[in-house]
Amino acid sequence: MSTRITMRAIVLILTFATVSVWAHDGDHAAGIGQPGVAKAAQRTLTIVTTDAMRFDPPAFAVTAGQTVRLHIVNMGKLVHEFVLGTDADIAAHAKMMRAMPDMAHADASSVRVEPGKSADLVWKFSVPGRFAYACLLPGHTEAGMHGVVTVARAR
Ligand SMILES: [Cu+2]
Repeated sequence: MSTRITMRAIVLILTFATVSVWAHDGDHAAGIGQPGVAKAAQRTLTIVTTDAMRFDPPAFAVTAGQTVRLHIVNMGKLVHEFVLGTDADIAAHAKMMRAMPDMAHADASSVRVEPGKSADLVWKFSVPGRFAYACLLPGHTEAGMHGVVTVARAR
């Protein structure tokens, strides 16, 4: 009997793990472009994260079709992250993060940066519009850790 209960618990855990991996591996930023290749990057943009819960710069602009190397430098003593997406992507992702704060990021549209370190996210912006970036660690977005990326139509 206890074996049966244990088996049921294992099945439940596996089901939950599979669902959360599936949910989080989805490309959160599919509506704004796709992961880029570093050697194809036409420009590098440095974005600093601070413990004042800000991104510097708080906004940047690119042109559709550009592959950009986003060089994220964490000047703080806390871990921060850079998550790129549409406002809807970010909101959905934030909700997930509140439910599972320790969840590791596995998608190409976000990067987590340890204190004093830097990390790159290479992205090919292909859709014109106004999009967002944020740090979704609990409390960070709410404290102001979000920014705006404007993607101009290519001429
Ligand atoms: Cu943060």
